[in-house]
Amino acid sequence: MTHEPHKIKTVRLLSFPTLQDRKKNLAEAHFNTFHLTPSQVTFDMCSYGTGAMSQEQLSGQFIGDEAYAGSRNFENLLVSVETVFGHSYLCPTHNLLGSVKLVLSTMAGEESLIPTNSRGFIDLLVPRGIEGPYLRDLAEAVFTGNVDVSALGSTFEAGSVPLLLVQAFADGQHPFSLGNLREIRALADQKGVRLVVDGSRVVENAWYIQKHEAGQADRSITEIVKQIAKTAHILLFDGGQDAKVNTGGLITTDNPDDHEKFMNEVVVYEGLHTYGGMAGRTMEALARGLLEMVDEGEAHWVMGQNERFTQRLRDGGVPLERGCDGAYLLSEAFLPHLEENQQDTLAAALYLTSGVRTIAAGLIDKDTLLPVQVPRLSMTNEQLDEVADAIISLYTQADRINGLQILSDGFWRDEMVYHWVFPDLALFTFDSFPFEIHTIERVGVLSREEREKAMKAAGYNTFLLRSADVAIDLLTDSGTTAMSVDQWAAFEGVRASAATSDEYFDFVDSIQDAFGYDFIIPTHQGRAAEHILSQTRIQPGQLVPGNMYFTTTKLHQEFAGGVFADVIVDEAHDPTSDFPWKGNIDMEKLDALVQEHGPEKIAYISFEHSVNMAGGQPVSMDNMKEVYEYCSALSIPVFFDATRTVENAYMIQWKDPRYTDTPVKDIVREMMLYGDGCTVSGKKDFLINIGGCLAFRDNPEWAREAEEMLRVYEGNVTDGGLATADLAATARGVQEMTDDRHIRSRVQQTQYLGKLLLDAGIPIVNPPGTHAIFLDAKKILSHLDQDEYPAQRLAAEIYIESGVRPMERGNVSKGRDPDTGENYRPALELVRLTIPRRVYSNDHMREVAEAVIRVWERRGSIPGLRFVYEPKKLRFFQGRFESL
Ligand code: P70
Repeated sequence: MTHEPHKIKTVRLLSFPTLQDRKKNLAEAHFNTFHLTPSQVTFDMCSYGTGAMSQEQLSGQFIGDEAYAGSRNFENLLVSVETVFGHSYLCPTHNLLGSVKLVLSTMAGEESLIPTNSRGFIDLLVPRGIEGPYLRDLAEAVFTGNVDVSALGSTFEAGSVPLLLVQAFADGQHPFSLGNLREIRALADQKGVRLVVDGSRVVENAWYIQKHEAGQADRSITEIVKQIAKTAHILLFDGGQDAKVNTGGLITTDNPDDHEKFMNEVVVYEGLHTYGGMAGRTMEALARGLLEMVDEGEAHWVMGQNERFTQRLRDGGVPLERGCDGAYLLSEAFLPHLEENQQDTLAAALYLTSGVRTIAAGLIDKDTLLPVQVPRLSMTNEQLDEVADAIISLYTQADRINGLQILSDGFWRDEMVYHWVFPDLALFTFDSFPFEIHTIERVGVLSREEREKAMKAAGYNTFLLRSADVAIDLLTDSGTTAMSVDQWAAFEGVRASAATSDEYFDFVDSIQDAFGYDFIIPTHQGRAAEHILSQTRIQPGQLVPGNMYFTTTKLHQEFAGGVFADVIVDEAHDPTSDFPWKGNIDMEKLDALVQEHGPEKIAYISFEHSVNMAGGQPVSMDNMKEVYEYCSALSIPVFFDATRTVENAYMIQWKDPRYTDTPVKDIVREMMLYGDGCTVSGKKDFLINIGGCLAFRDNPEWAREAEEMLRVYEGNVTDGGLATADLAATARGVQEMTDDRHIRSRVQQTQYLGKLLLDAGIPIVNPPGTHAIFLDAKKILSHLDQDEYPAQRLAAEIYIESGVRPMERGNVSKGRDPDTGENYRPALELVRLTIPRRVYSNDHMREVAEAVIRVWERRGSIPGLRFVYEPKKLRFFQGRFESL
C-alpha cells in the first residue's frame, strides 16, 4: 500500500511548545516524560489507546445504550466476537488487566507456575506471588515469540501449571508462529492445561505470519486471526490496541464451563457480565473496531508505517530493535557514555530537542529499551519521517547528553524523580501537518473493471459518480474539509436558537477579528451572499469589472442587471506563463473601461482572491493597493470574493520578500483594508462544511440593505439560515484558518502535487495555485477536437485509472453561445484536481500524480465523447456522454 486506504475525517490540532516551554514542562514533570501531558507534546509516540478511530466507531460512541444489564451494545459486541474470533462466549472487562485478573483469580491457585513468552506478564505475576517462567524460545530467529517447547515440557513436569499465558507479538517485539501455537496447544491438551492467548496485538502477529510462515502467504489476515483465536482455549483482548478504542477488554472462549467461572467472577472485580466495567459506548466502538481491524488494507497500512519508520531510523544508524508497533531504541548503545538511567535520559533529551514524547514503562529493571511506538492510523508518513529525523539528529549529538540524576526512585518507572542540568543540543523543528488524525473514513475500493463500469453508467460525468465508488475525491475543496475536534466540540456544545444565539456573536467576533470589518452578515453559503450583494449594489445596466468570472458570481451579477467585464491580466489566460501574480487586475484594462463608460456606470469591482477559474492564482498586495487607490478616488466600491483570501495571503508571505516574516493573519488584515466589503463561501478557507458570509468594512447603510434581503431570502439576520451549531463551527474554523502552520502545509500540499506533475512533464497550469492543480487537457489529448470534450474525457479517464475523481473545467462547463448554438470553446480546457483541506496525505498526492502519469502515457489511444443528454443550464452538472 503506497497510500492510506482511507481519508481523514476529523483532526486534532497539535501543540508546538517552544524550547522554554519544554524546559519548564520537563522540570515540572521531574524530568520523567511519563508525567508530561499531551497538550505539552507535539507527537506522542505511544500506541496504547491513541489510535484514530473510524467514523463508524466514533458514531458508535454516541449510541451506547448504557443499560446496566443486557445492553444492545453487548449483543453487538458478541456478534463481532463470533465473527472475528469464532468464539461463542464473551466476558467483557475494563481492559487487559481486568481480563488477566479474572483468569488468574479463577484458574491459578497459590503454588501455580504460569509459563509465558512475555516479560510484561511476569511483571504482573510477580506482585501476585506467582512464578512465571520466561519460556520464549531464544534460539528462534524469525518467530522470536515462540514458546520453547522442550522447556515447556520440563516445566509441566516440575510443578502445577494451570495455564499458559502466551502473548501475540509478545512485549511488542516477539511474534509467534501458528505452528508453534498449535504445538503448545496440543501439549497443553495432553496435560489438561489451558492455553490463554493475549490477542491484543493479534493483527500484527497475523500480518507477520502471513509474511513469514510457510504456507500462510495466501491466507487473509481475517483467516489467520481466527486461526489464532481458535487455537487458544481462552483469548484475552485489550480494546486499546488493535481495535483502536481508548479502553475496554474481553475474555472470549468456546468453553461454557470456563465462561461460567468468568461470569461469576466478573461481578466481583469488573461489573456485570454484560458490560464488565466498560461503558456501553466503549462496547459499541469496540464491536465496530473488531470488525474493522482485520481489514486487509488497514492491517497492511498500519504495519507498513511501522516498517517504514523503523527502516528510516536504521538507515540513520540508530541502535534499535524492531517492534510490531514501532522501534525500540537500545538506550545503552545510544548513550554508551552513561552508567545509568539511559532510557529516561534519552526520553527527556528527545522531548527537549523536538517536543516528541516517548515513555519507558513497567518495572525499573525490566529492560533498557525505549519504545517509540507509532499510534495506529493517527500520523502521516511525513510526520513519522520527521519524528525519525528528530531521533537521528539526537543520535548524532548523543555524546553531548548528560545523564539524569535520581532524586528519588521506586519500583516502577513512573515513580522515578530526577534532576537534570539541561545539555546544549541542536533542536529539531517540525514542518509537516500541524494536526493528528482523529478519525478516518473508509473509501471506495473498486477494481479497475468496476470503475470502468461505474464511469460508463455515470455517462462519463464525474459529478454523477457515487461518492462510495471514489477512492480519492478531488472534485472540489468546497465543504469537504475535515473539521477539528475543537470545531466539533463547539458544534455539539450549542444550545440551538430560533432567534439570536450566543454563537452568532462568536461568529461575528471571529470574522471581525480575521478581516477587520465592522458588519458581518451570515449566509448559508457563498452564492447567497453573492445574490444579496448583487441585488443591493448593482443598478441595471451597470458594469461589474472583475478578475476573471466565477460561475455563480457572474450569474448573480447578471440576474441583477449587471454586465460582467473581465479585467484580469493577460497572463491569467496563458497556462505556460510563470508570472507569480496571475490573479492581478490589469490597471490599463480597468482604466480603459472607466474612461469609456464613466465611473458612475461601474457598480463595483468584483475582486477575487486566489482566482479559482485561473487556477487558484493569487493577487499581489501592490495590485490590491493600486486598485483600491484608483477606485476610492472615483467612489467606485471594491468588493472582494474572500472565499480563498487566506490562501492568497500565504502566497504573499511566500512570494513577496517584504512579507516573509509577517504572520498570515496580519497579511489578511492588510489585504482587507484595500476593499469595502466581501462575499465569502465559508466552505473553503473557513474550514467548515457549510456556511458563508457577506461583510462590509464600515458602511452601515449597505449592511442594513443587505439584512433586509437576508430576512426574505435566507433566514434571521443573526443566522442567515445556518444552524446554530454551524455558526459555532465557523467561529472556531475562522480562528484556525490563519494559523501559519496550517495554511502553509495546506498550500504547500498543492504545490507538492504540482511539482510531481511538472517533474513528469505533464502540462498543467503554471505556476501551481493554492487549492487545485489544473491539467491542460487541450495539450494532453491534443488529438481531440475541443467539441469532443477532451477535459471531460480526461477527468473520466483519471477516475477509471485510479479511483481519483477530478472536475472538468472547460468546454462543457462554459456551455453554448445562445445566439449561435455553438460551444464556446474556451481558451482554457482544463481538468481540476482540487485538494480538500486536512483530508489527504502526501502519499495520496503521490498516488494521484502516478495515476495522471499513467493516463498521460496512454493518452494517444483515448477517444473523445459526445453528449447523449445535454441540459440547457449548467450542463456540466447533469450532462451525460458516450464514447466516440
Ligand atoms: C468550487 C466551489 C464555489 C465558489 C467559489 C468562489 C471563488 C463563490 C463560490 C460559490 C463550488 C462550485 C460552484 C459552482 C460550480 C462548481 C463548483 N466554488 N466564489 O468547487 O460559493 O458554493 O458556497 O455557494 O469558488 O470551486 P458556494
